[in-house]
Amino acid sequence: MIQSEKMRVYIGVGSNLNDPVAQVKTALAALGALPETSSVQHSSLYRSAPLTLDAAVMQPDYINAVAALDTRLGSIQLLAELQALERCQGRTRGAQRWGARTLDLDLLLYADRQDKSEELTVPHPRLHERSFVLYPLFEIAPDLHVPGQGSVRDLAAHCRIHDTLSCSPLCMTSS
Ligand code: A4P
Ligand code: MG
Repeated sequence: MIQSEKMRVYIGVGSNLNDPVAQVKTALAALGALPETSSVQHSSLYRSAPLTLDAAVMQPDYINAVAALDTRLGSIQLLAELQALERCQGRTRGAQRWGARTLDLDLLLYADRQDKSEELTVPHPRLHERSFVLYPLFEIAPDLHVPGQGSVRDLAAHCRIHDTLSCSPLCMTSS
């Protein structure tokens, strides 16, 4: 559904396979070219240790970033566009949850909406506890309010220590 008014949305971008820096830069450009959408800003690129469900399974480090967009796409339509971009960049879904991937695009926030369905939960359910999301989000929107959670500033200051230690900025990119 195309809406008459543009909504501000935030997208989490992550990659840890097949040249992750290039994957993230390609994805940031592609996000700005989505239909009915304009790019507002994106963060620097951040390197972080992989958060996995099975510590025995080794994975490469991740490169993460966050993009702010203004879009007339509805949330479900936007999610479908994000999944199409993932496929374009070689994303495959194996049996392992949180397995290594060429590209993961998470819809972190859709305006100030709170929605929960099988297909889509916004705000993203794990946004508030992850430094690899909160640090880049803090860089571009420190005073943003995350519905049901609080300000990005507070969440970034209090996110889990394990995560905090592993996440550092890699390089600045123009936004
Ligand atoms: N889905 C529901 N809500 C959303 C949303 N807000 N945004 C559904 C995107 N998708 C959403 O996602 C599984 C399903 O979630 C989709 O079918 C969609 O309808 P997926 O991309 O197929 O699988 P996933 O990403 O492996 O699953 P999950 O549980 O969403 O993982 P996360 O939370 O995305 O975490 N470590 C570091 N350092 N950096 C990372 O970026 N990322 C992950 C994945 C794990 N460890 C990481 C990182
Ligand atoms: Mg995901």
